Amino acid sequence: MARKKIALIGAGMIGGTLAHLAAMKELGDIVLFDIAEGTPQGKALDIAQSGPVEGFDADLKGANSYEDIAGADVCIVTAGVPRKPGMSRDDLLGINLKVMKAVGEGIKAHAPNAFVICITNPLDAMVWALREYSGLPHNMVVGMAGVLDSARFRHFLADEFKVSVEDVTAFVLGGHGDTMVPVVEYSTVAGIPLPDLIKMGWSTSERIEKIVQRTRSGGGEIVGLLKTGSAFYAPATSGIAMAESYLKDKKRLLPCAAHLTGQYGVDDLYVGVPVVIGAGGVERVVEIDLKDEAKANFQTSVDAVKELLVACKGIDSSL
Ligand code: TXD
Repeated sequence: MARKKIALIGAGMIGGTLAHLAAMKELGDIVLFDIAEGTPQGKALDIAQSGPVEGFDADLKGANSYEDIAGADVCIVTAGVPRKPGMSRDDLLGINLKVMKAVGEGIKAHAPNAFVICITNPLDAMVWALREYSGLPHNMVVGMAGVLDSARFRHFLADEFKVSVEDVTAFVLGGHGDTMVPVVEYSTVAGIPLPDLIKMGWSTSERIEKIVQRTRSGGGEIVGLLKTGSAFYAPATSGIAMAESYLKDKKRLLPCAAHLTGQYGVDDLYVGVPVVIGAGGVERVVEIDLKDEAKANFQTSVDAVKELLVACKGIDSSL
């Protein structure tokens, strides 16, 4: 059986890490696409040269033309510009909407059957715009944010409880940003819900609330430390987990920005919810019973995403 083909659209910090992870896991042949000339070609060649040492077989190619993504099974989109100091939200929206339009048209023309994972920020708006511009089925376009936010929450919880990260599960729903919703009742250590662990004296509500807040500002904490750029190892690892679930039909239940058609009382919007990802793309949207505070926070998230989309439609009336 021929190898799968993975197109990475954006060969920056996350794109390069995506390529390295996909090659190490032998998920398929890889095309690194970017408008910057040289960067995709240089990173592809460098990762290819690590193959003999690591022992992975994967063809890696750098590209500046959308023809080279032809027939991709998966496209992971990180193309765009990160928000710079002094740049307004609408400035960022304006620039990255234009990028999503070019990327969407490129995918529509050359990889219309791909499963598309959007990572570009502001994520909840960019994944919706990318779907609109590409015209792909809604279940084949999804946004990566919840897997990263949940991973941050899980890391802090494992550290708090001094247990293996393998046994910590967590749900972070809603938008990618201050309005994200870590769902404490559905987060567990080996199936023991957090509220029970607090009763068992493993931690306190105050300490868990501090971890929730640190998760919410997880991206900003790393930006503050790095000074230039934003997180890229955990975002890339999260995107690869979603791609792997599609490519191997693993049917993982993951928190992703998915298109809702009435679930959670939301229609025609992309929001972070639990979904099952398999060979059919987003195969199921899972509706969990949100308790009062989580329900209110989720609605705040939905309202924030709606406001972003109004701004997008104001910038590009074709949306
Ligand atoms: O959880 C999440 N979704 C977030 C997403 C987590 C971390 C980072 N988040 C966002 O991902 C970040 O704010 C950016 O919007 C993207 C990519 O982050 P990265 O750190 O990889 O940004 P880089 O290193 O600036 O890479 C962006 C690349 C760069 O090489 C540009 O030349 C390229 O995008 N670029 C384009 N490629 C193709 N087509 C167009 N038009 C284009 N414009 C820029």
